[in-house]
Amino acid sequence: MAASHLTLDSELQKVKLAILGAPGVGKTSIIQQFVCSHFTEDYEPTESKQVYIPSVIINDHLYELKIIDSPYIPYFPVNSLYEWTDFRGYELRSATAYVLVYDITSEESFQYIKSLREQIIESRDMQDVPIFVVGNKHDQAEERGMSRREVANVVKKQWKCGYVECSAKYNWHIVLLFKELMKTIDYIDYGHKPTAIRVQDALRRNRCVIL
Ligand SMILES: Nc1nc2c(ncn2[C@@H]2O[C@H](COP(=O)(O)OP(=O)(O)OP(=O)(O)O)[C@@H](O)[C@H]2O)c(=O)[nH]1
Ligand SMILES: [Mg+2]
Repeated sequence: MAASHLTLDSELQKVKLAILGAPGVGKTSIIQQFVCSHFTEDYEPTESKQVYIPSVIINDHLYELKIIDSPYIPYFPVNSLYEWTDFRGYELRSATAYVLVYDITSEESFQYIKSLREQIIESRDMQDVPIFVVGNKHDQAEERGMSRREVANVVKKQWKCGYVECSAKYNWHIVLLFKELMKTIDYIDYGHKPTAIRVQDALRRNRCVIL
């Protein structure tokens, strides 16, 4: 359906997503696969901040995303002074949500997002600010460092964060990851329960028939 035929029940909402992670984990690849269906095997490290501005619709709500592809930051800016003095950390403290990407074949890259997460939650108000963890390079799962269960246990149970594994290379679960993230943000904005929970609620009350 053409976008002009859609009836949207809200104004445009602006959302700033900061994509962070160790060098080479696939941050740029994930964003470019989502925004422009592009992937390259060539590795070009991101030297300066890049911004992508796609629009998405979720639950009939229109969002303009500002996706920040950040160059490597050795630490999260602990206050606005740090944010101003180191251009790499600029704008990161005011993100609507954080996507922390690690490479499932590199335990070191998981340790990096682990400490980054601690720095983020220590240095800003995290009320209604979701953190999503993404394990990229799932196509290389046979070289996996930590088991999926081990990571999911830490991320979902201890950190209470969303967790998605994906492959930017094969465009696998890329849309899913943005969808899950946007569902969470939309829920915070509008208080709608995510669809899966609505269905579960309905099932519990026997009001839903699955054909
Ligand atoms: N096999 C595989 N390779 C990937 C995948 N995603 C990215 N890569 C490769 O990993 C390398 C790094 O990808 P980038 O997207 O540039 O990583 P980055 O996190 O943006 O790196 P920096 O900008 O240096 O922080 C490139 O050679 C990509 O082709 C994936 O899902 N599977
Ligand atoms: Mg990059």
